[in-house]
Amino acid sequence: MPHVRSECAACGGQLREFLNLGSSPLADRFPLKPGGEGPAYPLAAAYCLDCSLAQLTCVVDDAELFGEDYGFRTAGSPSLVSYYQQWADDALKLAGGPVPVADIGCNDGTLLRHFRAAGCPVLGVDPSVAGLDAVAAGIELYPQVFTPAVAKQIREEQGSFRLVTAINVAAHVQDPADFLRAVRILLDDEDGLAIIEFQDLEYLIAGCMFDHVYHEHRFFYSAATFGHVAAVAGLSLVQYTHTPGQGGSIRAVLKRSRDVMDFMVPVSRLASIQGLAGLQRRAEFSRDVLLELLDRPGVVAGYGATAKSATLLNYCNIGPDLVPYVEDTTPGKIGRFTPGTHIPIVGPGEHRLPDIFLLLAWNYLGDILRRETVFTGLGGKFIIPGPVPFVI
Ligand code: JHZ
Ligand code: ZN
Repeated sequence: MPHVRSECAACGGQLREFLNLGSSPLADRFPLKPGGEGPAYPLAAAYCLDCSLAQLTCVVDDAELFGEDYGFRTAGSPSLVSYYQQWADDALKLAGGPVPVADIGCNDGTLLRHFRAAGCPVLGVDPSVAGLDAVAAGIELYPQVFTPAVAKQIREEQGSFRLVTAINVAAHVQDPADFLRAVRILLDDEDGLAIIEFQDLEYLIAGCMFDHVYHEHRFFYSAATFGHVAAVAGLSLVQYTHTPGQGGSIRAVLKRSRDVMDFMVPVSRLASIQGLAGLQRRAEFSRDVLLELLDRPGVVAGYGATAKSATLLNYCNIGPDLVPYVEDTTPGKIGRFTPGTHIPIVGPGEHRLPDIFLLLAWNYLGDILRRETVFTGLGGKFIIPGPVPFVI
């Protein structure tokens, strides 16, 4: 059963709620039959008045979140496979060539396959069923939640690593400082680099990307709050860059710290209690505009049964009456239903083209427009959900 956080997970400080989206079922569980997704749980986020860390207040256990029905596979998105290729190339430039890599939250091993192809010895850690796809690809896997105890075990059995990577994992952990302590344990004492990418809270606020809020995302970091947790865990943030991942992410490069932090993180411009205060109203406004846009003649289909779409569709109460089907490229999602809203998920091209697509994978807008020229050439339109829904 989920538990409700009454104090900050990082410092024990007082929490103030800034966003309440009602309740929603788990976002990455796509039932075979409507109703098979399990219960809906409260979905609300709060901000720590002491250390500023933004976090979910209803915490679902790892075993339930990442259980047998966990539906996300990195390789399911063509755009993500190429993003990870570039990511691996960039990481190896920083590391100075092929080095041993451990990827935390490796999912189906997409990133590690790129590293392996570049000549790196690789190892994955992932507690979800998606890790079995990595094993099938011949990748050595620790199928556990990554904790300091697991990191010690890996270091004893495998030695230290020159490169530790984690993409979109820091948001999913139980305890951010413990997660980064575990990363520190794996890192080579002298030359070890950790490269960790996470969605940037400042972009979430600016772009009103409230659909990033779902139960897997227990923490929402800015560069400042992430740098702070890293310092607590004995890591220095030596560099960070903004990336387009998930609509705006931060790619942080960390090393084991000596005594002082090598790098001062600027204070967030938007990720403050004042910045967050308007999000609730903006989400409500966005929902109302989206529902007005959907109230039109013609067939509207969903594009991408993303995890994010569970929040958007449930919060806006959009079901098969408004959106009769959603297309998705992930084989394991096809033939299933969206959680809570029970819209059938179909493979690309399985249905006649709709008049308009509701772009649920809006973070790949550029790629999708470049690919869907047949649809747009025939006059097909897209509804883009944010920051205020619009049609192109
Ligand atoms: P994408 C995932 O969220 C899951 P999601 C996870 N919970 C997480 O934290 C974030 O990533 C960071 C489909 N798609 O990458 C394939 C198309 O159908 O935005 C996938 O089902 N056609 C771990 O799910 C889904 O979108 C396309 O052209 O919100 C992936 O969506 C493309 C590009 C994607 O992540
Ligand atoms: Zn705190």
